[in-house]
Amino acid sequence: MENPAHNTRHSSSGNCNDARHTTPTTRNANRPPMIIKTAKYLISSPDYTKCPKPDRPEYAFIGRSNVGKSSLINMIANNHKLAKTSATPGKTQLINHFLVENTDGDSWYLVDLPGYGFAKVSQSQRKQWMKMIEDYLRKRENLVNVFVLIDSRLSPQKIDLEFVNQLGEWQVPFSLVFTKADKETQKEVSRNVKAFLDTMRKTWQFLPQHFVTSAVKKLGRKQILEAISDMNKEQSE
Ligand SMILES: Nc1nc2c(ncn2[C@@H]2O[C@H](COP(=O)(O)OP(=O)(O)O)[C@@H](O)[C@H]2O)c(=O)[nH]1
Ligand SMILES: [Mg+2]
Repeated sequence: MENPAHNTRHSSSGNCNDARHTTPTTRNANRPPMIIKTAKYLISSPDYTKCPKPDRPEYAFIGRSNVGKSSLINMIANNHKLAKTSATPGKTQLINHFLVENTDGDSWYLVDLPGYGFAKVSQSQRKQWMKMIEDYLRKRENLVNVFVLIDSRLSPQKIDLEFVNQLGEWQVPFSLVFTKADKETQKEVSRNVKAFLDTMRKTWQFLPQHFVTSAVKKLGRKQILEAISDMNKEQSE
């Protein structure tokens, strides 16, 4: 099924995404790596209107419950206690803001979004989640990029593909993060990553940037920080 929206996500068609990151980044090898000085929890908001003032670049993390989102956020921030890894899944439907400050003085928001695909939530909770997420993703003006987490042990899942296609329709820029890479052989991980991208290729003209991570082995941290650093740089230009 061809979806024309997927082929136009790089155009600036007068919607609220115009100011966002829309072009592929080029690595600046001469720039020193971004080093995080502090990362702290700020606030949990029930909807985008209650979020902190949109005065710095923002990066949101989302995925199915249990995909390893809290573990990834903790790995990125280098703080194993920052995002709770033990929170009851599906319960918190809040937008969680963390403020990250780099050693060079720059700062950005890291956002932990409630996960999707948890079986034990009611239809009305699911609807409420969708509305909150859609409003946040489409209206949060300082949102630069969404990192969509996908379990690297699994073949392409309908729920993840539907979510990234939805992001495409909303023209929200995103990257893919394949988590828990230490739990499978490298061959199996590569196969699952390739299968996901191949499935996307059927309807997408451009494929998003992707990362392979392991919170246990601290794999992929440097690459994600580099991407955030590049996007921060673009925002300030
Ligand atoms: N082996 C391994 N386990 C992980 C990794 N990331 C998360 N986990 C485990 O997966 C479970 C869910 O992780 P969590 O970060 O709470 O997932 P969330 O629900 O998406 O926030 C926990 O038991 C984690 O210890 C990883 O990279 N490797
Ligand atoms: Mg979590």
